[in-house]
Amino acid sequence: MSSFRLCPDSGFYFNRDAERLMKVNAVAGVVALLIAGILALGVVLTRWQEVHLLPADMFYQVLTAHGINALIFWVIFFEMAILHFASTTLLRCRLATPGWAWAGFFLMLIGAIMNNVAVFQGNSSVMMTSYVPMQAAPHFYLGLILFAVGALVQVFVFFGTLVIAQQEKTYEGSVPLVTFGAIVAAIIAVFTIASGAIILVPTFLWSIGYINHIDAEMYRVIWWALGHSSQQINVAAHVAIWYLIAGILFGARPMSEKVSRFAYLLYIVFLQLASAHHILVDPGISTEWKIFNTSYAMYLAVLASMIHGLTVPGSIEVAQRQKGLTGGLFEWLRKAPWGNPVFSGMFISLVTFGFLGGITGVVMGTEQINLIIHNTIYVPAHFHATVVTGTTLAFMALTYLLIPVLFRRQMIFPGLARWQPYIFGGGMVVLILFLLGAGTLGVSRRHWDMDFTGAMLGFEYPGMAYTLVAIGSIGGVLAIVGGGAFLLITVGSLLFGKKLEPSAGFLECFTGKALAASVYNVEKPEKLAMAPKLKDQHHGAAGSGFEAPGTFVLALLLLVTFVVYYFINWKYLSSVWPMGS
Ligand code: HEM
Ligand SMILES: [Cu+2]
Repeated sequence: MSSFRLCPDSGFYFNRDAERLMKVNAVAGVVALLIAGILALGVVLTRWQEVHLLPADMFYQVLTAHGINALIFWVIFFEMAILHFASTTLLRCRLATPGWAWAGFFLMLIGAIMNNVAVFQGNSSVMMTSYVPMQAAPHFYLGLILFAVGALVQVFVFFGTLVIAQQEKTYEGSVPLVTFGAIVAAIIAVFTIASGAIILVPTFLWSIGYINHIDAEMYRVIWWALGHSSQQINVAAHVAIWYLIAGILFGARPMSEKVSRFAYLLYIVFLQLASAHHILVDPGISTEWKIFNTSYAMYLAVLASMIHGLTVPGSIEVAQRQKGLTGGLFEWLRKAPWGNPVFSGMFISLVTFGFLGGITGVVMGTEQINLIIHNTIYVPAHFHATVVTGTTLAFMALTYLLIPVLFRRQMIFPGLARWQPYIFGGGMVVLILFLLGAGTLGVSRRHWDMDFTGAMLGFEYPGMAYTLVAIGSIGGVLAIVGGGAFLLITVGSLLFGKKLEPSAGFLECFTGKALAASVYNVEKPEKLAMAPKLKDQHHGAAGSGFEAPGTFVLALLLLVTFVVYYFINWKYLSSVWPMGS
């Protein structure tokens, strides 16, 4: 029976079972993003002190649901779709055990719903991190556990698919780089989920009264093995998408496959250790351990992201130059398809992740200067640069690509789609920059009332802090508008976009109705051939010095920005602690 179709636009082979799973996982993720986005409005409009929309208890409830729906449910559902894509589509292989994959998906779905129900019932406003001794309702933890088990099942189906691809020899040589990135993400996912089980299962038992004590320090250490490594999954996944999009849009090839793969491996080896940056002020943990992890191990993982951040635009530059866009340093970039949201989303993701997420991440991860901003609103500002403009925007860019390729629909509102990455990314950048500023002035994160009304010990922030939070919040509202535009375009296109193939419908994929045979007419895809060797193997041999001078200049700019900002923070530290003269 034919179970593959060949996408006429992209040349991708889609396997019928895998395709359905990609669709349901992606759609479930988008629904979680919708919920998170609506809640984000409550969060920013409350933090904006002049508006101060929600009462305190509701603010913490909404913030808990915002964090979990966005960072856990949206991102991980979408990553499951990416895993199925990176295995079955990129390797032209059938899906191992579709039944198990569906079981995993439903476990995740039940878990996500259960957790949301717990939060909205009102006794589980414990924030995404659910630090003990705060206690949530038992089904809060149970929901997360089911979600994690479901994700683990789908990850194992991914590994199973890799084995089948290898046994059935669906590809030549080694797996493509994008699949390699997905494998790295999946390996980290196993570690992450194991850590999650180690800490959340006892916490669940504690919530139903079977265990009477969970050590708060231990909880934080193990929770961050989950919380931090899962960010590494996100990075590995969105970097894979950068490579994928660069390859599809420009025919770009990584400047060195070996170096890129090596950089991926650094993630596995080192970034788990950097979990330490979250517990830098926990008194129960030794200073040596903190310094080793944050001041040594962290840089090796940062190095990995810098390699990817350099090689992706570098490979685009090389590809563009080969097409004749050789003028000056930046003609290749100026003449890139800025009106195509697949490109603009991906490129904004890359730049904001590097400049905003990367630089602030190193500052936060440095034991000494971390103390200036620890637990301030600087922290969410930093990670909105990594998981929102970085990961989420990359996923959005990929979605624009998948609407025609996977869902076989024409995009509605293409004019709006052109602008969407700029509205979303631009609004978010305003939010990030201004909240970074507010955090440097000491404004707390997860804090309902900047005025400390009625507090026994009053405290007054400088007036500037209020202004910064207000402007940041306006940026946040703009980003929510941009996020709404994304949802409108994608969901609208799936429901109402012109069908590109008469039988390839969105709703059909849920009822299990077989798509017409005319679509699935490939029994066994052609074997994936090894990519031909790059023409020019001698880097810089042409005498020009650099293959990618524009990218080199961008990298220097990043370095200079970093050094200046890093220096400012150290200088500032000396005035916060009156050590300077
Ligand atoms: C478009 C809209 C968004 C806006 C305006 C927004 C705004 C905010 C703000 C202001 C906070 C900090 C509140 C505080 O600490 O007092 C926050 C927290 C958070 N946001 Fe967002 N956000 C958005 C989207 C996202 C997305 C897409 C993700 C994840 C992929 C995300 C993940 C989180 C997480 C994990 C927290 C921390 C919750 C906690 O402290 O437990 N946000 N958001
Ligand atoms: Cu971290």
